Amino acid sequence: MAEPRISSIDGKLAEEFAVPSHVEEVKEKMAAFAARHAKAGRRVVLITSGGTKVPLESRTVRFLDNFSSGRRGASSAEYFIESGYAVIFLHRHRSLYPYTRLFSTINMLDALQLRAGDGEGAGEVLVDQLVLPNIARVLKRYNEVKDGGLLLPIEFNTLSEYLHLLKAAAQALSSIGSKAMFYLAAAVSDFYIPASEMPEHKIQSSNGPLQLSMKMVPKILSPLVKDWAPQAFVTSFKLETDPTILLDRARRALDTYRHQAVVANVLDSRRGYVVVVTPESRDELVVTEGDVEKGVEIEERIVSNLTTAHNRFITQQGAGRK
Ligand code: PAZ
Repeated sequence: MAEPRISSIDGKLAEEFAVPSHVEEVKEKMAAFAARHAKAGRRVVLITSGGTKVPLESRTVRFLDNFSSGRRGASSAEYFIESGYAVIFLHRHRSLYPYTRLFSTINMLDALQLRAGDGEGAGEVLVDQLVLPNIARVLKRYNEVKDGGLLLPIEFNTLSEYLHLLKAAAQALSSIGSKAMFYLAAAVSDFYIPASEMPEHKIQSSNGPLQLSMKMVPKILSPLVKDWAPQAFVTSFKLETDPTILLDRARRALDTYRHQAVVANVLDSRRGYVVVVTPESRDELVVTEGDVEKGVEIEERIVSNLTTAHNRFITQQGAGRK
């Protein structure tokens, strides 16, 4: 049997990014999840969501963060489930989470009322439906999804955890081939300090102004597409603050990594406008203020666009094998 290819990125990952102790256990869980759902005729999407954290000290007091609330990933997870997918949700600890995200701006204690009990008891707690509108509907759907085992949440905090867990996910999903989709919405740092160059203790301000030298994070999309999950449908995201360079960067990413789609967005307009770029097409997706008032979210349109493209991809892969 041919030996699996070891890319230079594999070597770098092992040497310079601390391997999380639970990575093998998580990989087995993801592989079992994917196999179970594929057997039941379901597709599986791996969503990454939230920003990575890059420590500046090994006993970390300070770190470099990437901006992302996790809303895109969390809401997309719900729409993928409604489209018949099972979801592995690789997300930053405490970033927005499917279903609970709908109540993230509410103070839980303001939503509860205490009905005094008799005697010593603490009494009964009631939910104020005016403060938590739709809670019964959302809770019902959340429980159905949980009981159906349709959502597998996996957490990361640091860039190292993210990279190793994403690699494990890609390898775990490779067994279901083109039924797997990657939806890489997390905001991932481009820079890091290798473990060997990181100070152990808190950097002291008494040593004067801080000068940092950071290395470039290896481009993990390359081995993911080529080596780890070569048959999967892969969507990356491109975030810019300058709209004039957005499409060029998105096309460049497609040319470089040869994956299936890039969702391009600008920081300030990301809730109302994105462009889905593929080698053959360019779809502008828009959500107007009127749509928002009706409760329409742009993630519903992104997911609809990509699930249609995934259908086509699976059909083409099947035809290619005949
Ligand atoms: O998480 P969020 O809803 O606040 O933002 C989503 C996003 C802008 C992080 C995502 O759409 C995205 O573009 N992710 C890739 C970021 C990047 O290019 O690094």
